[in-house]
Amino acid sequence: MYLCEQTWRWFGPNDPVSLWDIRQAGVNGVVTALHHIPNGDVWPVSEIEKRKKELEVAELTWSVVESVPVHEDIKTRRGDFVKYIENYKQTLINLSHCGVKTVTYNFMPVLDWTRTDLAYTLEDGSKALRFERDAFVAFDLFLLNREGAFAEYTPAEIARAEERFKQMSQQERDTITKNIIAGLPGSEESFSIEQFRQALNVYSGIDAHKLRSNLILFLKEITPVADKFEIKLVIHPDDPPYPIFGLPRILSTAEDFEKLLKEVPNVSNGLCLCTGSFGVRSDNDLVDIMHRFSNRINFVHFRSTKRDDDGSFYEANHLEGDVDMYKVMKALLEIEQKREVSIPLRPDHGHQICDDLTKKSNPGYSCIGRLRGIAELRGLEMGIAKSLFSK
Ligand code: CS2
Ligand code: MN
Repeated sequence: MYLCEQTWRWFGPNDPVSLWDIRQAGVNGVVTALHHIPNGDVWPVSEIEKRKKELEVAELTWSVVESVPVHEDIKTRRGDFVKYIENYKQTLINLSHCGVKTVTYNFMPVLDWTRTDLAYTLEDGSKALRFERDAFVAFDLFLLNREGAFAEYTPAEIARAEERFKQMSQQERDTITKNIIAGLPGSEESFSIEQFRQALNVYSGIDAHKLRSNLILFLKEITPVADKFEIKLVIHPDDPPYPIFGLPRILSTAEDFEKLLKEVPNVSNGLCLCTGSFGVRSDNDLVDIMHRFSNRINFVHFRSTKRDDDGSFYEANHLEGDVDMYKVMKALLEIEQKREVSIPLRPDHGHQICDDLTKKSNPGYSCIGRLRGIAELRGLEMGIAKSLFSK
């Protein structure tokens, strides 16, 4: 019987969650990255080995890289993109030499994942991450003052955002600005308002079609190397899965990934199925995505979100919200039996609960909240697997 490889994201030696915490969560595989290496530089073998040794102290192994970040020059195909693609290939080769063979990346312009509220209090007193549409639009229109932004919203949205903006204290305005542009955990970029405006301007001539073709050109260069060195590349979907700040989005639906596969059928071209990101769109059928790309899913992030009618959502408990975790887990287990592999799974974010509420942790990456998540997922998995597949 094939079960998932349970993993946990660790941000390196500065992560307030220790490697022993991870061991005690009942996990053996770690998902990590060399965040100290500047975006675009080659990851040297010595540094990769050093990280592996750090993990070994707690008898943990480096299962998945999340992420080798893709430099903005590669996404825009400007500036030093040729050099950065060569560096990317070398990093993949170095990782392969060290036996680290699953590599996550994303192709979201400028920002990685985006939330407006990092401490949204739920009824039971726990805190969750939230994307509130009105607050987001208020930021875009009245704090960022982005050129052309008014034309992208309906009069009703503008009116709601205006009202929302009026209610915000200065402190709330500062916090939302920081939440959106100062970089959430894992994103390698952080901006001031002025730098952010400039970064957006770089995309003025780049629509979704152009961005997609830049991704395809990038993949056509790196997948032959990945194939040869047995690296599994897994692209992480857009979060949230629709355009924001007028920027193009190209990995928000199953069709988006289908387009990549059509152009780049190489075996290394895979998907990180993040149920939290895809699940924000009600037109994404997660079970269908799971089966449709069964041979391409080489890493999964399990997380649930609860949508409002207006495009807002908050991160729900792992077994609640809009994601039917039972069905998704069942589909994943079926794929694993068919392919005869264990696919790495991690709880993608958790709430702040119990002692998390008084401790400092990276937003979304609390210890006890994620422990609750992985424990629930592990129980769900065992229940399904034993009832369906044990002989
Ligand atoms: C992660 C992303 O925390 C998260 O939501 O899923 O930061 C993810 O690591 C990147 O987008 C993958 O490149
Ligand atoms: Mn994710």
